[in-house]
Amino acid sequence: MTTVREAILDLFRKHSLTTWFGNPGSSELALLQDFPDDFRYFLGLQEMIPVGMADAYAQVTRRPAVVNLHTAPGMGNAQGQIYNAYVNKTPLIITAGNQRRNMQNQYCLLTNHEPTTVPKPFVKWAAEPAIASEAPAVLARAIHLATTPPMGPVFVSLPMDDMPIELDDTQISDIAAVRERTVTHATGFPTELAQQIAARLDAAKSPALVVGGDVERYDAWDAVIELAERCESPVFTAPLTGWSGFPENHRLYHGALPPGAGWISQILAGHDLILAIGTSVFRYYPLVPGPYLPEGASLIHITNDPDEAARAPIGDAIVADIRVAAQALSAAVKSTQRPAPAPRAAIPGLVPGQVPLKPQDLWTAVSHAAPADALFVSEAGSNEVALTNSIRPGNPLSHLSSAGGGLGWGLPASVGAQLAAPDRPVVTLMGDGSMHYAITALWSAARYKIPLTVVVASNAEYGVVKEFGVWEKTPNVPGLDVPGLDIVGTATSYGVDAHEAQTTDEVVELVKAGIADRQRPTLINTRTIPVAGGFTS
Ligand SMILES: Cc1ncc(C[n+]2csc(CCOP(=O)(O)OP(=O)(O)O)c2C)c(N)n1
Ligand SMILES: [Mg+2]
Repeated sequence: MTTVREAILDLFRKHSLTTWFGNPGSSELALLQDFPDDFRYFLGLQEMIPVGMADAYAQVTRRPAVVNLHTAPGMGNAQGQIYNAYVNKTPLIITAGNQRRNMQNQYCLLTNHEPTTVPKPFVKWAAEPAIASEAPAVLARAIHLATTPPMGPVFVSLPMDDMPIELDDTQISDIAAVRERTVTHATGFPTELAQQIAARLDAAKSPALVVGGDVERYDAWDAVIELAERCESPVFTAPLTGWSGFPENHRLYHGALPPGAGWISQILAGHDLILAIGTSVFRYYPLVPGPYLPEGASLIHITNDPDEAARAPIGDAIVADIRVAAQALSAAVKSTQRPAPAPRAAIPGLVPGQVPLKPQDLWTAVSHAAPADALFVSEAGSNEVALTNSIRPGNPLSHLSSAGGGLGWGLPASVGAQLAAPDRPVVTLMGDGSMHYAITALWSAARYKIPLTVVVASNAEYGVVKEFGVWEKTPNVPGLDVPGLDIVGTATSYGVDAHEAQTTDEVVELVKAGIADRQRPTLINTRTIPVAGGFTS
């Protein structure tokens, strides 16, 4: 005798999806009852937390992750984080319970009468099985859709009375067939196309590469390094794409491009061919007037996302597998005689200082304390430029941020990242405002003994929003100061080993000690100076 619930668990087991993140209510009990010993469940105290944990867990393991949420209001709470997962292109299988089918018509408590509408438009697909016995097949379809490029979250609503229903023999054998199916995304890159692009790269006086998070998500890291080295071209990270896509300590690396068209065309001035790979073109933020590209430059865009290809305002796009494309191009380009590009400015020196610290001094201190295999997760508002100047990891999957930019992602994501990479130190780089959107992730970190190290830059304001206010000429906006947050007290109350650092030396010492402690999470709060004014670039 097999129930729908058992068939669902078997399906997840078959796909090695036995680590679940969730927040339960009565509509989820029927699925979660007698939770199997070979499964793990990580609780978040509000729905944003499990989605954020699962997002980074999936990105760091490069595998899909499962999230089980509460019906309608829980889905509503989760929506900001589902948006992040969607922009991050993270393959999440999100499920939620729903009221019994025979009570939904009365809108009884727990009813989500439009379950597939709620997570839209931020999922690739949403469904509720038309009949209980279809639940495993619907979930199988969801798993395959989530993991086919471009990847992304999917949602399946599971009415609670479906779970105990017993399947007949035909249904059981149909489900077994679905469970065993595989879907393979096979890709190639036409030699002729590789030769055409290589000829343009060879002929360019000064090509530049712009890489994005998909280079790391789709395992194209080595291929892109080889391509950059063969072209001897500088490499920039596209704005707001999540991972940096290139070793940040590589001699060809030139940092992240700022999210404005005019800024980008200025920085890329002098380059006649731009090859953008594993990114959209580009995720601009404020309107920064200027051409999209420097004068005389053209752009070739390689993406696995047809919509990214279609919506770009410039360039000729090729929809292809990122890794296979990069490999084909490096095989096709000639070895170049171009001189090496000028190196990027050096990491700022470590200057002794005391609070309030300049952001640059704080992040340089953190970079001195963290070992080479650290995995940084950042959500730090106005600090982002300073921290990427000071912290330059060289390994793949080492600097993760949210492409979506919906705050409340950083803390849960760093919990998920540390779970996914238990042997690496995860160091979370947070703004004091950002950390409060999903502050209860600290409880999950303490509860599950996740040994991450959180560094908070406390300027008592939404600094980056003030910077935008200057740029947009919108003075006197209320609600941009956040004084009186007791970050050490709050973290301590959740069970985190929390400290206040007063000097750069203390930052170094406390970050080292936090990383060395593999038993529990550590938080280091530091007062930093408020932002001075507008953007410089
Ligand atoms: C869910 C959500 N709400 C609001 C915002 C708008 N927002 C962007 S950055 C920011 C402030 C970040 O402040 P903090 O983390 O303290 O960093 P700071 O800029 O002060 O260094 C806000 C409120 C957002 N991005 N996401
Ligand atoms: Mg702040």
